[in-house]
Amino acid sequence: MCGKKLMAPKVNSLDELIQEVHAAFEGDTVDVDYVEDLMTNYRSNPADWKKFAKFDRYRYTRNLVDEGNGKFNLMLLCWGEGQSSSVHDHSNSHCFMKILDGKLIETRYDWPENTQLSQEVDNSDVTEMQLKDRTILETEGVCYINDSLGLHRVENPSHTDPAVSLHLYCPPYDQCHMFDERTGRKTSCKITFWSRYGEKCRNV
Ligand code: 2CO
Ligand code: FE2
Repeated sequence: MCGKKLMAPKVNSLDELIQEVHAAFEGDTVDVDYVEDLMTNYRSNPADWKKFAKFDRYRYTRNLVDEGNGKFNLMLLCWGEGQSSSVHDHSNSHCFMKILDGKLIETRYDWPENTQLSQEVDNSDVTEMQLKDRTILETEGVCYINDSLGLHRVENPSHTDPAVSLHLYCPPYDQCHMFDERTGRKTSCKITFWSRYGEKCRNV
């Protein structure tokens, strides 16, 4: 291709976005800029995604939208007023996220020096985690993170409005580590879904 960059096409609906990301992940390499552009080119239309948007009053929810032939998973995250994730990693996955409704704040952290599991850590070995960046993500905004860029926490800062975001993880994200901000200690956690393809999961 003479080093020329591939331009992402226009995307008119969530279904078209899903088709385009399937095509983008057919090969063995991931073109991060191209996937970011695809997500940017999709303009959020609630009619496309409202069947996946399911909220829980106590915590943010993950709602599976597509399993990407085993190459990625695409999910809608629904953030009630004031809901927040823990500080977490992405288990060597690429993470792309686009805000479909409302506003989120992303706070990035450096990896703690001591990344042992909490039960393996000596009590004296405790340091507060270093915050490195804080970004307000507006509706239609897209951001990208992977483990080499650090850890993050995502939250809906609004006390009056919910927020909805679309996340693509490649390879599929099925577990991660959560970090205690005050100590840097980590614990393993499983990625669970509140709904799959619009149907509530039995275990929640
Ligand atoms: N990774 C988080 C989760 O699935 C959401 S923050 O964006 O990656 O809980
Ligand atoms: Fe994340």
